[in-house]
Amino acid sequence: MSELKALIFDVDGTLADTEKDGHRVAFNLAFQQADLDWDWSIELYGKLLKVTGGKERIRYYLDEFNQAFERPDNLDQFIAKLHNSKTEIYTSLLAEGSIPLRDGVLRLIQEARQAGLRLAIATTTTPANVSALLEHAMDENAESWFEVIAAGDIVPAKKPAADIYFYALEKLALNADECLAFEDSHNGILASMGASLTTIVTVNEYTRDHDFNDAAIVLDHMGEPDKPFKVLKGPQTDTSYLDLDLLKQLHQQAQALVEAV
Ligand code: XBP
Ligand code: MG
Repeated sequence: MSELKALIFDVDGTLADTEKDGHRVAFNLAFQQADLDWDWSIELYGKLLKVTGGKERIRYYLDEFNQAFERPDNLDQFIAKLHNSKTEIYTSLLAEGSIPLRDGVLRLIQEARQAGLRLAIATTTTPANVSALLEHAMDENAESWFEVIAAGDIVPAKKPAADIYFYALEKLALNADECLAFEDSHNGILASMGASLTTIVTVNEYTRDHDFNDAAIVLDHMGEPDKPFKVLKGPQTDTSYLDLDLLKQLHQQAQALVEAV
């Protein structure tokens, strides 16, 4: 049986609830700055999240929800520029400290570091967004805690493709059965499971009803000693927050299942 050596975290929705009050707000401000009358409501944004990647999401919006928009000759360039200004706005929002980490995230990461587990990130979002979130919501030096930060356009195919996880595993020089992945969405778990990673899911408002059949466990959040998590699917446990003991247990259970097949 392989030993657990590394944890690989998704960012948006998993480390912090960034979509509704972060990315969505930044997209809308970027549209205003560009004199576009587009407005992504909370509800519409939920539909747009079907597509990962901000540039890809803008294109999807035009294709499916705003066909009347007269497209400029160079649509790729237009979208890239709009997305650049969205990234600037989003990273400024993070610098203001407006988005905190989700419950249990910092505690678990600190426990993992103390135990010598290696840490990595596998996300669709732009690298600058990851740096800003880690610095402003986690710790001034948090970027250095992660050995690999796999983000954005570093791979051509974004989640649900498994490419970003394959990339992170290659950089860590580890096999999938030596790691655990943390995700919050259906697209996310398709990507992590596509790379054969045992995956722990913490849902959020947008992803509560997603299909997480393949998850090792589905929780409402990672939990704190004084704020217990709810197990939404998977093994019931005596613990009320996600700690290293529970991670190791889930890791072993997943391997035992594979070996039994
Ligand atoms: C979430 C995404 C990203 C963000 C927006 O990624 O799909 O596109 O919504 O960020 P994950 P960008 O859950 O994998 O962290 O605009 O920089 O793409
Ligand atoms: Mg996510």
